[in-house]
Amino acid sequence: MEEVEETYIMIKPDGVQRGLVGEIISIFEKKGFKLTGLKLFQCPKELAEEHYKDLQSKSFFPKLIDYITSGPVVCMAWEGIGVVASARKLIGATNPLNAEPGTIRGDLAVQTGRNVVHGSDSPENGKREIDDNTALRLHFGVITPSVEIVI
Ligand code: FUP
Repeated sequence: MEEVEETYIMIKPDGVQRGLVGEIISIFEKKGFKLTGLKLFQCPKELAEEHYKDLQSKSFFPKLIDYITSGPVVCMAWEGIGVVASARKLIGATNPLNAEPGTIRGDLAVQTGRNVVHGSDSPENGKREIDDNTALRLHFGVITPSVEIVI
């Protein structure tokens, strides 16, 4: 049986610059997942390198880090049953030319190096990526409903 999980979704600088933030959030909301953390963030080089540490040895690594740090990203935590694999289906294949129509990358992107959005590839990495991103989740005080006069 599928379990309730959390995944880290990041709208990359091209997605933010192209004005796709609302559309991408809407896809996950309409699917039925729950947004549990959100921030607009300029990713420092060190955190980008940590986030993509599994790809450190790849020839495209320096360009990937330049891309991710080239402008603000939108960092999000999403919760739901089977959300990790489902989000990756909604996002589509890494190379947007191979991504199915109807997926985010399939509909909105052309190049692997500008593929608009990131989604964790496992529940473990989802947890790690959310935890690495300090203050992704803000802790609000409880707003009491209007059962008493507060002002
Ligand atoms: P994905 O999980 O679909 O984001 O894909 P990967 O973790 O394999 O790759 C992470 C990022 O590295 C991609 F989003 C873009 C970049 N990348 C390249 O630039 N070239 C490649 O050949 C593969 C990945």
